[in-house]
This record gives sequence, C-alpha cells and structure tokens, in this order.
Amino acid sequence: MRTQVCIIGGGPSGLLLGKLLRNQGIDVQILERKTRDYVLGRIRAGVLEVGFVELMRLAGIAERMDKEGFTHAGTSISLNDEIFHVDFVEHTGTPVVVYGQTELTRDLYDALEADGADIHFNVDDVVIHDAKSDSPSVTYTKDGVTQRIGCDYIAGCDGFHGVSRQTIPTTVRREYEKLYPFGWLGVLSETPPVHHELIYSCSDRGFALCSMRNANLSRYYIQCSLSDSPDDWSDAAFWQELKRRIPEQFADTIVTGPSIEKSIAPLRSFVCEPMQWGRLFLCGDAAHIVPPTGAKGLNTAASDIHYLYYALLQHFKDKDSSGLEAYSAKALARIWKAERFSWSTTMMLHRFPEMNDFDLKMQVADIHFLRDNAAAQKVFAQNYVGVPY
Ligand code: RFL
Ligand code: PHB
Repeated sequence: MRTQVCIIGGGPSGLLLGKLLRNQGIDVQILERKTRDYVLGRIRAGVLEVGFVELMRLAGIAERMDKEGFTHAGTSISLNDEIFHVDFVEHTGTPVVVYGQTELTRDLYDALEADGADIHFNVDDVVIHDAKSDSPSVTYTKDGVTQRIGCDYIAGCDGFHGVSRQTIPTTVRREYEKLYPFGWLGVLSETPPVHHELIYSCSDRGFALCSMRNANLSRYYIQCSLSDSPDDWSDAAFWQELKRRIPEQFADTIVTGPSIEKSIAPLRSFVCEPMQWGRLFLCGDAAHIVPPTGAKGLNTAASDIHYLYYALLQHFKDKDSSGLEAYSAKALARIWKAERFSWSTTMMLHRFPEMNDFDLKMQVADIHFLRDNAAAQKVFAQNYVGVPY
C-alpha cells in the first residue's frame, strides 16, 4: 500500500488533518489502535477557540457545530462566595464555542466515512520505519496480518501514549514536564447546567469547574487526590463536595442527578522538542500536554494541524518545503504560550498541598488583581480565546 500522508491516530488531530488533506485531493491513510466507539466514548474537552471553529469550517464539517454549539462571550471566576466575570468579547472581540470533543470527533468520522476515507481501526504493533530517509513507511498488524504503508510523510497524531514520539531518538528528543500533585474528578450528568457560562472556582476546599455540553448535559469537575479512584466517589459525595466549592447562589440552585460518566484525569504539563524528525511530524497530545484548567488541550492540537496542513499543502501543490522545515519551530512557539497560560491558571485556582499562609495570601491577591484590573482581564481573555495562529 502507498499513500502521500500516513496518519497515526484517529483522534481529533489525526481526523481533522485527514479531512483537510483529502479535501485538497491529497491521499491519506489513517491508523487507529481502538474502535470508533471506543474513541467516541472518551469524554474530554468542551471549549473550542475560534481558530478551531474556523478549521472545522474550512474542512466543511461545521454544520452541526454551528447549529448546536453554544457561543460563550465570557466566563465567571469565583473565590469562595465572591464571583466576577471576564468578558472575552469586550476584551478581544471574540467568543469561544462550547461543543464537546465527542461530537466534534463524531462529525469528523461521519464526514471521512462519507467520502470513503481509509481509516483502519483496531490496528496493533504500529512501527515507523526510515523516517529520516526519503522513503519512510509504517507497518502494523490487523487481524494477525502485517501490513506496510509506504508514504511521503508521517503525521504522528497518536496521543501521549502513542509510538510516534518514542520513535524520535532520545539523543534528539528533549522533554519538559511538570506533574501536579492532584487530579480532576469529572462527572457528566443529564441535568441543565447551573449557569449559562462556565464557572472556574477556587475555594478553601480546592478547585471546581462548572461546564456543560448542551442545555441538558452538564460537565462538572472537582480537584481530587491522585490516590482517589472514581469508585471512591458516590454521586452524592461528588455533588456535596462540588456544592461546597462553588458560590452559595449556585450551590443552592444546581440541579443534581445520576452521573452518566465519572473519571479522574491527572494534571500534567509536557512538551517534546522538536516536533519533527525527518519525515515524521508530531501533532497534538503526541507532542504536548497541558493541565485542562485553560481549556487548551484540544485547541493546541488544532493549531498544530493548522501549521502542518498548510505546510503539506505548500509542499504538494507548490513543491515548496519551507513550511515543513519551519513546522516544529512555528508550532512550538504557540504551544509554549498555551503551556504558560494553562500552568498559570492552574497555579492561580488550585489548592496545592504544600501551600503555607503566605502562598494562600498570594493566591487571593492574584485572583483579586484579575478581578479588579481591566488590563489583566484583557490578557486572560486573549489567552483563553487563543493567541493568533
Ligand atoms: P488523542 O485524542 O489522544 O487521540 C490519539 C489517538 O491515537 C490513538 N493511538 C494510536 N493509534 C494507532 N497506533 C498507536 N500506537 C496508537 N496509540 C494511540 C488513540 O487510540 C487515540 O484515538 O490525541 P489528539 O488527537 O492529539 O487530541 C488531543 C485531545 O484529545 C486532548 O488534547 C484533549 O482531550 C485533552 N483533554 C482535555 N482538553 C481540554 O481542553 N479540556 C478537557 O476537559 C480535557 N479533558 C483531556 C481531558 C485529555 C485526557 N487524556 C489524554 C487522558 C481528559 C483526559 C482523560
Ligand atoms: C469541559 O467542559 O470539559 C472543560 C471546559 C473547560 C476546561 C476544562 C474542561 O477548562
């Protein structure tokens, strides 16, 4: 088998790149380790920057997102019972769109399957060969049979635990990491959201976030211990703890119900440099991870895809490889800004085990500065809606 671009990973990064390239007549093969249903069962991100929305429109798959997504002009931030609003539209002219990763991934799968794209599910033993040569290839096994795909380029879109990043020799690859001493316990429930926008809450008992997927589907998170398991948290215990961490006016009005999904995600900051090795290009979680506090995980994946898509287009249409050569530096310049924002909002809003009284006063001053200072709000808004590509 031969293709122009072999895409490893059928998550949002790989699917979006695949759809954009196919629309331009560039041939792709997509390899996914799991089944479609498994990928769609992962409950993850919910907030899209306008840059991501524009890419979905460019790919011609924004119809449902434009109809069912919710435009949010700002967000609320609370400190115990105090609450204030940061208006993204006032400060940047740009809102964000709330549309779940599950729905977006479903739209991508539907569109790719409708135009006959080759997506190989349930593949094992993916190995990248000769990435530094002019004729790389990828082998995999499916149903016990080994297959080989020869290609011009490989897009490593296989997430944090994939094989692509590991293919880059440790003599070349440099990894930067920070682990946080807590996780987020997330609950999805078929209840109306407590507020029309998101509420990020810092409280004496730890962080909480009130988010949503649609008018009758809420997504809530609380900071939890890394040693907790979702089974340790009954629905009743979750709701009780959430109510203690959000302002009283919302604790009094929140509609609770049975959880339909409950999971714990550890918080991590991670960047791999470079994001290119020969003809292998890393995108999304394969190259970098942010703690979810800034809602940047999926959005940083989208900016990688933007840079790689235009670079591949320039190569295949104009025979100009300068975009591909610049990919890693360009993508990383934006990634580090998103890393900084995600790290700083995590520090501002979470309770760290080692915090002393001075640290707690600093945290309050940080939040009050944001509350009282229009310039600080503008900076927060610019980061939240996404710095330009
Ligand atoms: P994904 O979504 O991980 O997709 C990678 C795909 O590659 C497949 N794969 C392989 N395929 C073939 N061969 C192999 N050897 C393979 N190894 C892996 C996997 O099965 C998978 O389908 O990466 P992608 O496409 O880069 O997308 C990135 C986003 O998914 C991610 O940034 C966000 O979801 C991060 N994230 C969140 N971001 C937010 O903005 N808000 C959130 O609330 C939020 N919650 C989360 C998250 C990430 C989580 N992870 C990764 C553990 C919650 C969790 C639990
Ligand atoms: C979500 O809705 O899952 C979500 C929203 C905002 C975040 C993180 C997660 O910062």
